[in-house]
Amino acid sequence: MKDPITVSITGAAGQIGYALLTRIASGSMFGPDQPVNLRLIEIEPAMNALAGTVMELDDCAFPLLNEIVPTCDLAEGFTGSDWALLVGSVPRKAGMERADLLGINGKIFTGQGQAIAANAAPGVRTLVVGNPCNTNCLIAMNNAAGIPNDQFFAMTRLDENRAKSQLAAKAGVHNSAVSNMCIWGNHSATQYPDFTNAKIDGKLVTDVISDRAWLEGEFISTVQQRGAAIIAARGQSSATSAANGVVDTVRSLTTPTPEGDWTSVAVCSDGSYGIPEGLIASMPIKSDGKNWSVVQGVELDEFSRGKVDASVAELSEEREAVKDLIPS
Ligand code: NAX
Repeated sequence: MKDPITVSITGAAGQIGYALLTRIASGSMFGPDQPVNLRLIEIEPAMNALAGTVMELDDCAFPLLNEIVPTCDLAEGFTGSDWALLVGSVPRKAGMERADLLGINGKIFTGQGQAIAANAAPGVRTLVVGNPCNTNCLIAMNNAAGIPNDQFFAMTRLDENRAKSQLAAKAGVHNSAVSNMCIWGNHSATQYPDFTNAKIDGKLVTDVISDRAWLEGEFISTVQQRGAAIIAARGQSSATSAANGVVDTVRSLTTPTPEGDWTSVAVCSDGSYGIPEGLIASMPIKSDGKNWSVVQGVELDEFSRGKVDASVAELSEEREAVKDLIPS
């Protein structure tokens, strides 16, 4: 048996946590021969609910689940962590401005960044899901002294999967036929699902779907607004698809990307594609199973460039709004 991987999950008693923990413990994330330790982090008022989740995990008797540590102590929660999945955050409430949300959640991510740096394994990789995830990731990364920036990610994989599913439905093909789908920029309503470089069965989407007005209009807005549509229908925000996005992100970063394809994840920009250095922006990424890199040379036509620039401008504004939380 391999040595267990230690995974820390914040917001573990929340609805994404509920859908995510069984996927990790059953082997979906790291494979069928990889044992896992789960460190489940919650705030004090949610510890009772977390105890219920732990009972259910016990009752699954997962062969790969080695140890469960439920805690509201960040140091304990991130001890020895190989992966830190930062899911917990405070939801936006009526009357709350975006800047208020950035400020409230920002403070959570300074403490978590520091605790990761002080307690996790040196190679720890951190994936931020809690919104606003790009800027929360920026804050955690800048407060995790000593942990390299390329070990921080924010999730846009759910958006990628949503975009693939919409394109497949429009073209009347299975979603596995869709490749090279990149979400650019921020995980927000400004995100750009790039249909101009996406492919269906190896052909450009624009050669398969001739309805350009649909691609530029309804397709983009459906992907951007999908979260709101799910809240309207379900009365609660996406959970199982979000948990699936987390599993897919980690698998895509830890297994080789198929030749010629790429995946979407927000990473610390090195200036590629004119995206200001240091912003956590979604772009096309490939992995060799251990290390990742930005796929270079993806053409952005005028339409795409405008969309990418608008989303990146929003990220710059968010960085400005939280600059007090970023040590210089
Ligand atoms: P829930 O409200 O169901 O759960 C959040 C959990 O986080 C709660 O149990 C809460 O007690 C806990 N929490 C709050 N502050 C914490 C802290 N400081 N430390 C540890 N735990 C803390 O939300 P859920 O539906 O699970 O969503 C979690 C986050 O994911 C939200 O911010 C949501 O906006 C975000 N999402 C991000 C997505 C993405 O693609 N990046 C998509 C889905 C989702 O909307």
